[in-house]
Amino acid sequence: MALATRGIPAAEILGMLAGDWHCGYDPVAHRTAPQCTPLATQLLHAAGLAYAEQRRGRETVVLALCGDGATSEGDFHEALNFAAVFHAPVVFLVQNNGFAISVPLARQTVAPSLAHKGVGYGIGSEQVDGNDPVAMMGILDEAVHFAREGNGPVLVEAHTYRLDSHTNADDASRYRDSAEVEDWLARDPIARLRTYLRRENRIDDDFEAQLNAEAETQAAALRAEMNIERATDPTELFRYVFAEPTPQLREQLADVEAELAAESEEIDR
Ligand SMILES: Cc1ncc(C[n+]2csc(CCOP(=O)(O)OP(=O)(O)O)c2C)c(N)n1
Repeated sequence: MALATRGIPAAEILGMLAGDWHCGYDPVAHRTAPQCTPLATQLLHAAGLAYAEQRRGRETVVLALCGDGATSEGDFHEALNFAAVFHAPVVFLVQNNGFAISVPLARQTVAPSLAHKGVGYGIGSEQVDGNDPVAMMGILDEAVHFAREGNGPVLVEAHTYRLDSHTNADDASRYRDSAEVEDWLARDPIARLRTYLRRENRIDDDFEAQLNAEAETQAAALRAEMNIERATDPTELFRYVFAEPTPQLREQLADVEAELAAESEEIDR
């Protein structure tokens, strides 16, 4: 969802999960770093990028997201410390959904809150109801403004809940009570936003019907797009890691190119 709000097409976002491309989208064109599988490494990238942008005199503010589980990683702590010491303009958004796969927050930390971890590094830190979209917009606007004014990083802990299992390889019913899920379902942010907009007379039945029809059309187009078998280029492996590839990498690239050329000759014959 965070990637979609950057205007990145859904098929490109899902490209990595489909195994089609390393990142799926163009990080430079979208000014959005590639997704990181190792937890919390993105926070160090964010701190470094924000510091570099600051040194270049640019007004960039970096938004870096992580989960509650990621706050137990060493990289989280190093990123916070680095960003704080160098006044790097980073907004750290911690989505506290209560679980790191099957590990509940209480088994992850005894800190009074995850925002306290930011305070420990001298970072202005806030807690917010993560299921309240209006509160989220408000606090993030403020945080970006604060960081852009040169006041250093901000940490926002958003309280939310993971309604489903972590993935389809996980079965949440093995480690949590369904009553807890019911309770959080009643606080669904989409339902809350809908109630709010209805009450303010900003949306009506016609608008909702049109929105649902548009969503169905988009979903059908996305399904069709994801079923297209994409050609991949194995030499891309060498293209994006170093600005100047090492002699060893150049040699390996030449080997791969020779192998691919031999393969295509074979196919032609
Ligand atoms: C360094 C590292 N260790 C373990 C994993 C395996 N892993 C993937 S997701 C996950 C839980 C993440 O929990 P959290 O940070 O709370 O984020 P959530 O997925 O709940 O948003 C773990 C342990 C990983 N990807 N990287």
